[in-house]
Amino acid sequence: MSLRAALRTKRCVSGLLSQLPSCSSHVRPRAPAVLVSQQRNNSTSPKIKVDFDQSTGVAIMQMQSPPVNSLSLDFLTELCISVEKLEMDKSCRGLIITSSQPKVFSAGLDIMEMYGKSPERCGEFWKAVQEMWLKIYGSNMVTIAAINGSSPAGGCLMALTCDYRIMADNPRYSIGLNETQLGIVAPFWFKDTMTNTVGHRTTEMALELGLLYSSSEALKIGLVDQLVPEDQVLTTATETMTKWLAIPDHARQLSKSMMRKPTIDKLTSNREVDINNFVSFITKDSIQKSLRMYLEMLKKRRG
Ligand code: CO8
Repeated sequence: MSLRAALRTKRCVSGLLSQLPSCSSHVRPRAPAVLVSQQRNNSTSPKIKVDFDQSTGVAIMQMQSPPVNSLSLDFLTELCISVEKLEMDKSCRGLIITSSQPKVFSAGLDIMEMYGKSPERCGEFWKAVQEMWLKIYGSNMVTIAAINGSSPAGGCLMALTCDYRIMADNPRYSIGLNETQLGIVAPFWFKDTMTNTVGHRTTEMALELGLLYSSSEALKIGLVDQLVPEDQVLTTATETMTKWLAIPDHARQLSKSMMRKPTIDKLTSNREVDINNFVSFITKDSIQKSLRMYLEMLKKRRG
């Protein structure tokens, strides 16, 4: 079964689960037995590696898609399946997301998914981006981003969807929503996620100028919560997770839902419109030209 077909199957499971009490009712849906037995094993897939420690209830998800963990449709599909499996396992209470690639957490959306593609394919891709955000931002688990490298645009969004962000203290690493530098515009739910984290004025300037912040600047504006030496990012994430997990799940989950639900509802009630907006924007000749120039710039910078 292809990954995308697999995700469609999982979406059916989600559809069934959505008829059960939601997280706000304190009850976490139980996974069907077959899924539970699958998730008892640590899973390794080409782009995402999950190590789930039953004794602590914490899963570490490593993004391992060279060279820069760019978020392609296949990558997002794998990631969503992995998160959903963990979400459905009652014994998994915490998720740490990190990168196995040197120097890069994630380069954001795979630009090749937005360049020269059919409207249908762009729509499918955007739906997967939405899915990733909905799954992590609305997760019942404690989610911590262990940012061990640069994290522009969609990579920053992924980190922002987590409950807490720990970044490597390295001035060469940057993070931010730099979309305008590519000639594209961050959609409202990227903007909302950043506003919820760093406030309106900082987000306004960051988005208009497409700012990428060094790790220390990111700490200063609250885009990340903590800086630690590079070799301590994962251990600090694990220690922080223990503190978060000491809070009773139901109280923490309800508080999280209270803070995030209005933002989540805004997208869930506008998903189709948002997909259509993305497709008509990204397939414009002028936007395609901007993306081509940006890709050329990336190649030149390397050369
Ligand atoms: N997508 C596809 N390929 C990429 C991407 C990407 N996002 N980023 C880098 N690559 C490619 C490079 O072109 C290069 O390819 P090649 O080996 O063929 O030359 C390879 O990955 C390695 O890249 P670098 O040599 O640049 O690697 P470094 O380790 O030096 O730097 C960085 C890593 C810092 C991540 C750097 O690659 C970088 O800055 N990349 C661009 C990041 C970026 O601007 N991403 C924005 C993507 S758009 C997005 O996420 C949100 C869009 C919202 C859309 C809204 C529309 C309505």
